[in-house]
Amino acid sequence: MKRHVILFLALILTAFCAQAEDGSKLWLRYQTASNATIKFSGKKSPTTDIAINELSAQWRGAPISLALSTNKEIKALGNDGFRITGGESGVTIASSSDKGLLYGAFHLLRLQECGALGATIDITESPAYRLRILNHWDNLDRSVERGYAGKSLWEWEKLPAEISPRYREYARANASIGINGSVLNNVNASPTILTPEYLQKAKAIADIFRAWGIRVYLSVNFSSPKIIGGLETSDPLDKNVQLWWKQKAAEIYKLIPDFGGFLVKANSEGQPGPHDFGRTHADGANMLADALAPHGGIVMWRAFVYNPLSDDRARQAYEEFMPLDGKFRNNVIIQVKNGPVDFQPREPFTPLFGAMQRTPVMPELQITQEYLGFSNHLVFLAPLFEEFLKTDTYARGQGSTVAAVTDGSLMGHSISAIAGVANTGSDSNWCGHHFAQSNWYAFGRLAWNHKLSSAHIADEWIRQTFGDDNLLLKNLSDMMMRSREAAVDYMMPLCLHHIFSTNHHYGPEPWFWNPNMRRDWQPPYYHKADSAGVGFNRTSTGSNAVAQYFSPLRETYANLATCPENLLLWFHHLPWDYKMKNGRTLWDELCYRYARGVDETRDFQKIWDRMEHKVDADRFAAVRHKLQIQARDAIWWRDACLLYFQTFSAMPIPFELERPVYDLPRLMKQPRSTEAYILEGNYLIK
Ligand code: GCW
Repeated sequence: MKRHVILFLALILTAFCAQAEDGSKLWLRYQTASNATIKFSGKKSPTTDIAINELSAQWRGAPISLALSTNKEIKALGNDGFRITGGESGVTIASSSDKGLLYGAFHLLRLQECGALGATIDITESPAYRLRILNHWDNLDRSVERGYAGKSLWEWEKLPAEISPRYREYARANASIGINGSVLNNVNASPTILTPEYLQKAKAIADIFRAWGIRVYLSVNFSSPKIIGGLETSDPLDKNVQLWWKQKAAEIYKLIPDFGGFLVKANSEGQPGPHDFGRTHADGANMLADALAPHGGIVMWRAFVYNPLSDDRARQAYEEFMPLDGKFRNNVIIQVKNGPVDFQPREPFTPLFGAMQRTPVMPELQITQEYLGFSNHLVFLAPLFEEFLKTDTYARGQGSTVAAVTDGSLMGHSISAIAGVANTGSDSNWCGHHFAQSNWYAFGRLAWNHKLSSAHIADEWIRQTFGDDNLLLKNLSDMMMRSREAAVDYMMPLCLHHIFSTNHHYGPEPWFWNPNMRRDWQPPYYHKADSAGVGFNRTSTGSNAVAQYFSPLRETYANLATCPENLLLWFHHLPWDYKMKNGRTLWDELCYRYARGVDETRDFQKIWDRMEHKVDADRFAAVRHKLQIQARDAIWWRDACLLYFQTFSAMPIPFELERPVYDLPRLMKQPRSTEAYILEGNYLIK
């Protein structure tokens, strides 16, 4: 009888646990509730209350004292930094601010969940970047540009009256990895965001985020004074325009006293900007900076600008912004995408990093997988982020990594920041693919500490998200760590780039050319395949974009003997029979790499299937389905690209490799699918 009761309870428990595994808890799946002793003396705040609650509910170790400290060493760690010391008899978390205590609390809990606590603890942490920000490309109608996880999290239509519980969960998840800012709306900004009605909605969100240490920022449309202010112009040198922005800033700060500032996409892809009035980016940014300065706000001005008439899109951000270096107010920071074209599976870094020295520059990374298989493909992005941050720019000699030239340490700027384009949405698992959560996680962890390795981040994330079984850890980590290179191989090996389907950027369409469209939005502009060869010549005999890099990088990239092969076709146009270092022809190497990418996706399927008994049923099935789509897409990429490029190379696919399964003419007739349809995974011709 007793045994039946136990069995019954066990069944209920299992059912409960299984149901809970929909991914909604992200990496915060703390299993054991506890009743820890937490002491706190000092001035309480909503933030210290949260730190106390989190620890009391989850901490399973010795009693903790949280200490707001004015000690010199602790103060030197900055507002967000903290120190944790202690051992079996007690642990102290000390920080000079309540936010630092919250970060300390989450750090300690993470160590506990990762089984990384020793008998004694002595940890000092302070973040690499002062501002660690998510950019949401969320529109006010709740669609999300390049979003693949449902609708926007922000229920604009219900705000400010109704507050979704997800705002708090989102803030908690961010705080747990140190993210301290959110730009709520799309950089392709609707002027409506600055109307009193929408500012009330933004305020409601900011009010929830505040206690979690997260500031709200807004993307603004440069024509707002004209469109919603009724002015005749939005010219940044016009007195009335300047006054309008000053009043708008004051209005915002009245509602949101800790408002972070503005993010601006100007004179890019059809957005309005200072050029419309014959003014420079500096004129535009400085006008906004002056409006925000009295309130402590900043302007993040994007360098993502390119003109359809240029012969090389990759050169343009540098050409346009370098002459303006030093001309910006000190509360302006230039936000630059990691690569010079656009968030490709692999790109060299944008040469503005390191080159702009008198103006702070912040990296913009893309967490959402616009060019990496949406939320259908498993691609762990930490290796991409890490590769970028650790690349040496040589701006001030050896050791001037992208991280060092942007985190304030080398250039000495007081603002330092990093942004990631978010991959969150209304899906129950937040990111569409369960493994896409790891990219949000990785961004936060690297923004806090860019010295962390991708493997370490993967390990932390798996332990917290799936558990600490050894075999599971080994297999999942293996798959995650190989996944970015796999995607490069099956999509764009050797640094081919932008050969995606125009508009939605999902599948391959290297052949697409419409003479009536912008050339720089179409694949042949980038791959330049012809019977002589393939690749973009960016050396001195071509666009000479290579000259924008510091020595010795420019020579390294320009010289075929030293150019890393994984960047080869970014910098060089090479004959199909060009000899690679391993002795293969370029054509054969492309074939082998595409084949390797396909093989990897099949391997991922096998790895995952072996883990079935170690993962809950729901998440297992969801990921299995996505891996199947990914393997199918990899074949599609391989066949489309190789069969198309073969029309130029006229060389056979090496006979030991698998033959194409699709025909080029049919692939070229593939109807252009919508993003929603693609996400269902059923778009490919049968
Ligand atoms: O890569 C392009 C995207 C656009 C995006 C733009 C940008 C928000 O395809 O969707 O617009 O970059 O970063 O501004």
